[in-house]
This record gives sequence, structure tokens and C-alpha cells, in this order.
Amino acid sequence: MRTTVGIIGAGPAGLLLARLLHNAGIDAVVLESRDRSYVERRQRAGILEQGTADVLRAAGAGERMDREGLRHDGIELRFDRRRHRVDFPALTGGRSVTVYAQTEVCKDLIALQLRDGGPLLFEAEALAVEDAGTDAPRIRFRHEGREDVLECAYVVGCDGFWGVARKAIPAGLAQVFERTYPFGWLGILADVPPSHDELVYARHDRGFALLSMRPPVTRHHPSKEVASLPIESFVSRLYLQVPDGTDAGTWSDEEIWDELERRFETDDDWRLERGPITQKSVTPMRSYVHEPMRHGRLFLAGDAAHIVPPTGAKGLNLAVGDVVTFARALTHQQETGSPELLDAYSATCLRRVWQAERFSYDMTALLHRAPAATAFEDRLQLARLERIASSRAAETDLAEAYTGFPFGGAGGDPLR
Ligand code: RFL
Ligand code: PHB
Repeated sequence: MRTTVGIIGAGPAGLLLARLLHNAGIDAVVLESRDRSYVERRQRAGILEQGTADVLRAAGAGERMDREGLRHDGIELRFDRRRHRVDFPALTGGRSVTVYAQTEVCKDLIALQLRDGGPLLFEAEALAVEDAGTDAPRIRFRHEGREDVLECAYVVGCDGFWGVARKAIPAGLAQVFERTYPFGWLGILADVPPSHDELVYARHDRGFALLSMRPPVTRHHPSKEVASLPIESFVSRLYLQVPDGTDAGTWSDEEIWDELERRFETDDDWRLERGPITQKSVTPMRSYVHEPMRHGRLFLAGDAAHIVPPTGAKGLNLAVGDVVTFARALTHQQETGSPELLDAYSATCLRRVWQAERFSYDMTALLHRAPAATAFEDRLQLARLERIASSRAAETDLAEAYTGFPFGGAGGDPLR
């Protein structure tokens, strides 16, 4: 098999890249090791920066997001039993974020790719990228029990943190920057309307907690008599800081709700609504950057090149930034013959990546309680939160980073 761009991985990075290349008339093949239903069900991110939503729209993949996604104009910081709202549009000249689950973005992009894009092979596991340093890189992969080779002009590794693409970059040419954290997030989905209409990031002496949500899904009643009545079911997404290595199964539903209630408690009459928990899992936290993000004709995008702790809601948005940068660079090369943007790919992406690393680290440090934290550090955390709540400059810094820095498209087009 032969193609112009071989894409490994059908997460948001690989799927959006396939869509952008299709729109630019460049052929691509996507190889995904998992099956379709696994990819469409994997619970992950929920917040799209304004620039990400603009890109999805410009790529023709924003229709359902615009219908079902929720525009959020702020978040709440909660500390010391008090609440402080950060008003995004007022601080950033009108920017906001969209609550729309990563799984829904993936479903939309998969449907578009299968309808009018090039091949997207599920259960096709890339085994290795070969000859990345030459003009004819190849992906060796296994599909339907057989080994095969995809000959490419370019390979983009969108295969996440555990993928194989990164391994094709010689260790001697690479530098890795990494930090692990002594805690993780226990995340739940619960069939109950969210107890607040915006996200709540809570700092508590017992640890961090986050209240988030998924847009309501409209289901039709299973019984025939009421078939015409749609049921709007709201879903809450909540997270608790837990010690590193925690097994989600050791927390009963009641213990989770009790702990959430403690960490969100305020001095006013705010109440946390409880409901049936439908999903429970623990996510480890990590900061990681692999430099460079390119070797010869192999390019890394998304989690394959970098990881941020989820506190800043940046991972998916960084993946989108990378593939927009690659598609722009390749289109430029095809239109003008100049490789300048492809040559600049790694440096261009890394500027944005390090800003997201910084912000995600700062948000994590601001809101989590390290197991060995001293009383002095606790007071500093509160002083930092107090500063954000009382200084427009400090608050603006947070709002700008959270809503995301512009993607830098020319002439108002986020894809150019
Ligand atoms: P993905 O989504 O991991 O997709 C990689 C794909 O590659 C496949 N693959 C292979 N395919 C073929 N051959 C191989 N050898 C392969 N090896 C792997 C995998 O099966 C998979 O389908 O990476 P991508 O596309 O770079 O996307 C990155 C995002 O998924 C990630 O950064 C975000 O989910 C991070 N994240 C958040 N990001 C945000 O922007 N906002 C958020 O609110 C947010 N919240 C979160 C998050 C991540 C979380 N977890 C679970 C890590 C909340 C959580 C809890
Ligand atoms: C989510 O809704 O899953 C979510 C929201 C904000 C974050 C992380 C995760 O910072």
C-alpha cells in the first residue's frame, strides 16, 4: 500500500489531520490499533479552546458541536469555602471555551472520514516506522492477522503516549523533559445534572476536586407510548485528587460522593447533587515533552510528543494545534515547493507546547495538595488564589491561557 501521508492513530490528532489533508486534496491513510467502538467510547477530555472549536468548524466538522456543545464564559475557583468566578470574555476581549466531549469530536471525525475521506483502518497496529530519515519512510503494520507495509512520503505519529512512532527517532538526537506527580485523578461520570452551570476547580486541604459536565444527550424513550418524548439526560463529570497508584475499585460510590462534598463545601447554600455513577477510573498525571517533534520525514503530533497534567484542559487542544501546523506546512510545501514551514514544524509546535506545559504545571501546583506539603506551602497556595481573585492582571493571565492562545491563521482563517 502507498500514500502521501501515513497517519498512525485515530485519536483526535490523527482523525483531524486526516480531515484537514482531505480538505486540502492530499491523500492519507490512517492506521488505528483499536476497534471503532473502543475509540468512540474512550472517556477523556471535555473542554475545547475557542481556537479548537474554530478549527473544527473551518474543517467542516463543527456542526454537531455547534448544536450540542455548551459555550462556557467562565470557571469558578473554590478555596477556603469561598467561590470566585473568572469571567473569560470580560478578561480576554470576548473569548470563551466549549464543553463538548473528546469522544464526540472523534465520533464526528470518524463519520466524516468514512463518508468522504481516505482509508481509515481499525484494528491495524503499527509495529514500526522505518527509514524515517530518508525520502521514503514506511510503516510496518499488522491488519487482519497479516503484516503489511504502508509506503509514505511523510509519516505522522499521532499514536499517543504509548505509541511506536517516537521510538523511530534515534535516542541520541532526542531530549526528553519529564515530571511525574505523586497523585492522580479519580474521574467519574454520573447520571445527574451538574450542580453548577460552569466548571468548578476546588483547592482543599484534603486535595483537589473538579466539577465538570458533558452536554445533555437527547435520547428517545424506549417505550412506544411515549416514543415522541425525548429525554434530556444531563451528565456530570467529576474528579478527585487521589494518591498515585490508587485503584478506582477501592472507592465505593458513597465514599466518592462524600469526599467530593467535603472538598466542594462552601459557606453559602451551594449543594452537590448525587446520582448513579456510570463510570469510574484513575488517570495518572505527568508532564512530558519530547524534542524535537520531527526526524526527517517523521513528524510527531499530540500525546505522542507531549503530555500535560489535565488541570489546564490543554492536551486535546495541543494535539489540534500540532496537526493544524503540519497540514498548513505540507500544503505550503505542495503549493510553493518550499519546505520552510515543514522545517520549522518542531520549533513552531514547541513554542505553544511549552506555554501549555507551563500553564498546566502552574494550575496543578495551584490547586493540588502535595503529600509532603508544609503549612507554609498551604498558605502560599491560598495567597496565590487570593491574588487571582483580587488582581485583574493575575486573573487575566489565567483567563488568556485557559481559553487558549490564537492559532495564528492568516486573514482570519484558522487553517491558513
Ligand atoms: P490519543 O487520543 O491517545 O490517540 C492515540 C491513538 O493512537 C492509537 N495507537 C495506535 N494506532 C496504531 N498503531 C499503534 N501502534 C498505536 N498505538 C496507539 C491509540 O489507540 C489511539 O486511538 O492521542 P491524541 O490524538 O494525541 O489526543 C490527545 C488527547 O487524547 C489527550 O491529550 C487529551 O485527552 C488530554 N485530556 C484533556 N485535554 C484537553 O484538551 N482538555 C481536557 O479537558 C482534557 N481532559 C484529558 C482530560 C485526558 C485525560 N486522560 C484520561 C488522560 C481528562 C482526562 C481524564
Ligand atoms: C473534563 O470535563 O473531562 C475536564 C474538564 C476540565 C479539565 C479536565 C477535564 O481541566
